[in-house]
Amino acid sequence: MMTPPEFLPALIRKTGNIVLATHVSPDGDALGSLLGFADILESMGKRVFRYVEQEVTPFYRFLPGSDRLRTGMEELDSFVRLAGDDVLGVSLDCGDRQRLGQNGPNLLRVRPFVVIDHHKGNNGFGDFSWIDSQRSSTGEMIFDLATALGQTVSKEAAICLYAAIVTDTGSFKYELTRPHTFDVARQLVELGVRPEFVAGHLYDNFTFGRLQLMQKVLSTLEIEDDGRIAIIRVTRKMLDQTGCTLVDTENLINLPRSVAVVQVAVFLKETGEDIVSVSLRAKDTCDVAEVAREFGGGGHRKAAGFRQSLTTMDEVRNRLLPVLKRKLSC
Ligand SMILES: [Mn+2]
Repeated sequence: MMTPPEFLPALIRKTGNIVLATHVSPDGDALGSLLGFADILESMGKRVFRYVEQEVTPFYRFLPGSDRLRTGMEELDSFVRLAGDDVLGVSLDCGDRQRLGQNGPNLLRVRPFVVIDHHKGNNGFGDFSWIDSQRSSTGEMIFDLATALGQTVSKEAAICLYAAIVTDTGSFKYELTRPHTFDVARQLVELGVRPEFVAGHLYDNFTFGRLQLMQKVLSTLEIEDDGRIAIIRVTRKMLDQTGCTLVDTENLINLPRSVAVVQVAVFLKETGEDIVSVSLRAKDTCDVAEVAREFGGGGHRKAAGFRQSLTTMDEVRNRLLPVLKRKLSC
């Protein structure tokens, strides 16, 4: 379905104040869809609160409107208070309520609350949802929502939505890159987006620190199961030594995944004291969302993840490896 469910444009049209939120550690699709949608809503005369849990990294500041993202719960509370009954909460690109972060419960108090997302396995939280796991990105869905609302997308919003689509399709390479995805991208380019501007910011934007981090991460490479599984790691020490943050590790998992024989790439990340986050990327032979679910996580068939507390990277690796081997052997 390329058009949003009927309730959604109707609900948006009649609401004056809208709170937008997305998942923690927001990526290009999360921020791009949020900021693009905010611009579209404001052009309809709505008041919009752009909520993110943490200050956005410099990496995404090229997205128009990123300077208007807000992290303060108090500010949100007063926005909601002023709005009275004329308010709507919307979560974008967020696969489950936990991923809304520590302020999720407060956000979900904004009622009605709508979920717009493309993650497989999203059961829909809040009051209403538009979830389509056949979509490349939430950004693509927001463009269709703008069309359903009869709104012209500004150049600023177009840049945000284009960045969202480019991020989640891996630059138009992944499975869900459909004719419709290109059609939306074409319209965004016609609205004034310069693809080389967006790609330049998303991809040719390294620091030496990031390159050094890459060097350290790649030196941890482990090859298992005759090369079908490749594992890399990042420690907090590596981040400290290179002046990087976890955001700088985004996409590094694609390096082991790009090896021809590799079927599953694993990225172990020390994300906190005794906390290990794991990203999984697969090719055709393995559904890593299933694997992630066994460890309390989730995601898509080819891209999933989970998080474990009170553990070490070695422990997680040793529990995960047999599960992956079993999956690959059947
Ligand atoms: Mn997404």
